[in-house]
Amino acid sequence: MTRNQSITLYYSPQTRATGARILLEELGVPYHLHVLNMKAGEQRQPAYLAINPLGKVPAVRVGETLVTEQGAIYLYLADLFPEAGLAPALTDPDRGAYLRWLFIYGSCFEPAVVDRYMKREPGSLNETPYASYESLIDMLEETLKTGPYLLGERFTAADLLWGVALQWTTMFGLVEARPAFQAYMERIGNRASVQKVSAEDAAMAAEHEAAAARLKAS
Ligand SMILES: N[C@@H](CCC(=O)N[C@@H](CS)C(=O)NCC(=O)O)C(=O)O
Repeated sequence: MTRNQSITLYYSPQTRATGARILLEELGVPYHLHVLNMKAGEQRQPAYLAINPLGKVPAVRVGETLVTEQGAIYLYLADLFPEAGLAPALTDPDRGAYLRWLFIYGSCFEPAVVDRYMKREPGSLNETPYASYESLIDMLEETLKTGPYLLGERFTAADLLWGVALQWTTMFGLVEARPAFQAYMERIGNRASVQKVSAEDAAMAAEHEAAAARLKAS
């Protein structure tokens, strides 16, 4: 059975893979990290391109099953370990909102913030996959104002995806740190899983920086 097989997370610190690792910590399952030094370009080497031809992390392998893309990874892992209670079941009325938020992330939020980062004119409401940046961010704010989580009182894997994403997008000034976002980020940021992975990420990122500098100097 897949869930008893070993889990490998293809990983690089302080990236979009960080949230996937936090999810594994929250699920309380053993996993192995396959760390790529992105500063040294390891994600673009043939060995990793054979895992994900896009050269992006995260990717996760559970036994024979390989999953890439954050939304797919969160959906898969949280469903695989239902006892952790991070995913409403298929028949649960909350499943709809849960799926919506997981997919809004990749289909709307990422394109919206990347357009903003690239200073690209997003186009009209019917041309973008997210209508407008403002309507998307307002929708998120409305949901989190009620909170405390995306599904109200119920904490799910979608909150780990969004909580971590709000941290880096507000840090880079791509999303305004509105009070509802601030409170939500604190709620998520105070979790033991986030604290543990963030501390380990900082150390790992410093090691990668040093290793890449040595490589360049040699
Ligand atoms: N669509 C992917 C995007 C993942 C992504 O952009 N990962 C970045 C790290 S934050 C990456 O691997 N970049 C390496 C590169 O492009 O060289 C997902 O949502 O999983």
